[in-house]
Amino acid sequence: MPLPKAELHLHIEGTLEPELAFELAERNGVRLPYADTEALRGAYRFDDLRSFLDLYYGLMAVLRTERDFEDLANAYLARAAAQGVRHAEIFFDPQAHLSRGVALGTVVEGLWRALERSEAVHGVSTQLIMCFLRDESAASALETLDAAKPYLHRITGVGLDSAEVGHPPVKFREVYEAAAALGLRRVAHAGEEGPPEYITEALDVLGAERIDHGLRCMEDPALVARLVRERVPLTLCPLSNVRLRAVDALAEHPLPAMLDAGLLCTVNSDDPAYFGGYAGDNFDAVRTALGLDEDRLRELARNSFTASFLEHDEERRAR
Ligand code: ES4
Ligand code: ZN
Repeated sequence: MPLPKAELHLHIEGTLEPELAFELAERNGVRLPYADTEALRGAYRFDDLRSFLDLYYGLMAVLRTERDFEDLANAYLARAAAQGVRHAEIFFDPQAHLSRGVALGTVVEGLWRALERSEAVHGVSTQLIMCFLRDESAASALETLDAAKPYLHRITGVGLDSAEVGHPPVKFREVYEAAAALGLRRVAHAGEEGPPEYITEALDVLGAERIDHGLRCMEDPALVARLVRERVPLTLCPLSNVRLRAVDALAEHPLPAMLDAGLLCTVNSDDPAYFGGYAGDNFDAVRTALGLDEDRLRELARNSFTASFLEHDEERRAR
């Protein structure tokens, strides 16, 4: 039996497996620039975040209807459940769909059709986190937040993703202030490719309650001390870090050093269809490559619930 765990860093668009991509392409009459699923998998050769994102946004062309988003989420939830995920806080990228003419309502209501039945069907509780694309303007993020107002009863929080370098958190100060005023929880990607200063800024300027990735905090001992002292959760994604070359090899991943430093680390899958595995696969990979013992793995699973946005009673039930 896989360890019960919560997944806190998962882009739903990053769960689009090649087989489903071709099925949806056919259903929607969308032509993909790949002969078949093998050719598509063969295109998954990334050097960095940018080269990955170009392919990732391109493949989203097949997602058009509520049913597409429902099927996408159901496929993810079934795989996650099989790997011990009991709770998932799911990112989605509204701007990546709005810019293609897919309405926010189509995305949210489509995902919701799967999410509202997830506890009964998959045994997985869920929350939705709407992410802003940091390489788009702050004005576009504000418009997106405005467009989300009819759907806020379905949305727990906001996040910040896409190409990090050159797009510091401070760019989104007003958007996060507005999100907080609406009662939304706040997270942000920081310190994946960007410098440790972006982590500090995400905390101080955006009020981020969790840092997605946060890997590069290890370059700044004072920042590590602060993250430990303030119990700021980090949602690490080891297989993603290898595929996007944030680390040279899994065996060199700083996760053990981060745990030793007392950081509240969690292990997550990021974009599992692209990076070689779901949450359980990431747990298995770090156990094998980094020699983590059972106590460490249990600590990581426990951390995932501690770092979640579940209320205490919900958390106890999910564990
Ligand atoms: C992402 Cl790995 C990663 N980093 C930043 N933004 C993203 N969106 C999807 N995957
Ligand atoms: Zn991510």
